[in-house]
Amino acid sequence: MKHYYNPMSRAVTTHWMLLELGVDHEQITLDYLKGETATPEYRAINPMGKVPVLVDGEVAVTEAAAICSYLADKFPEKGLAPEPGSAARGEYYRYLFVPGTTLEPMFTIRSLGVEDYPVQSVGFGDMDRCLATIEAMTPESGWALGDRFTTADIVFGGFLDFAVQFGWLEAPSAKVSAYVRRIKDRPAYRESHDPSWH
Ligand SMILES: N[C@@H](CCC(=O)N[C@@H](CS)C(=O)NCC(=O)O)C(=O)O
Repeated sequence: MKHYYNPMSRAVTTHWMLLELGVDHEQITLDYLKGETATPEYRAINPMGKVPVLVDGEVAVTEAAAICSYLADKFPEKGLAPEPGSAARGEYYRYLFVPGTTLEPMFTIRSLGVEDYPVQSVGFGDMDRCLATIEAMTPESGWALGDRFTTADIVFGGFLDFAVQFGWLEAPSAKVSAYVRRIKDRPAYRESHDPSWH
């Protein structure tokens, strides 16, 4: 498997996932600031010209959450995803989809200073509802799905870590801060993230 990566990008999340799984991969670092993701060859792999991308044989998987989900299912023996069709799997999907489809767009438009928009039409609603969702989905103890650490924690917990790091989440609650702390204590997190994040 080839993992197209940059250490200062969302690809740290997929790198973390690969390390949690302990699977061999070829790491290909691309410097997007130098145009290395803008080449015709790379755009043929990912028309978005972004990292991360995972190429596994014939398939190119883009989008950090999709890559993590794909890897969790490819290595079921590692136990990082609940059984397909189980109730836990339904909950798991929420954790995989909410960050990218709902929370990140809300934080992005807030950081761009956009205030006037049709709250009930846009998928992310408003900041109060997003913050209430974060609070409700953050576990009091342990991990998103209970005692067992899963890919839900890499995608959702990893997103909360970014949100705190970049100041999107200005006043994280004690519960969110403690969860992010648990995330950051994982050896694979520490190996995949710049030491200044620890
Ligand atoms: N929705 C994508 C976003 C990926 C993304 O925005 N990557 C940035 C770095 S964090 C990038 O590759 N930027 C280079 C560019 O846009 O040219 C994902 O979750 O994987």
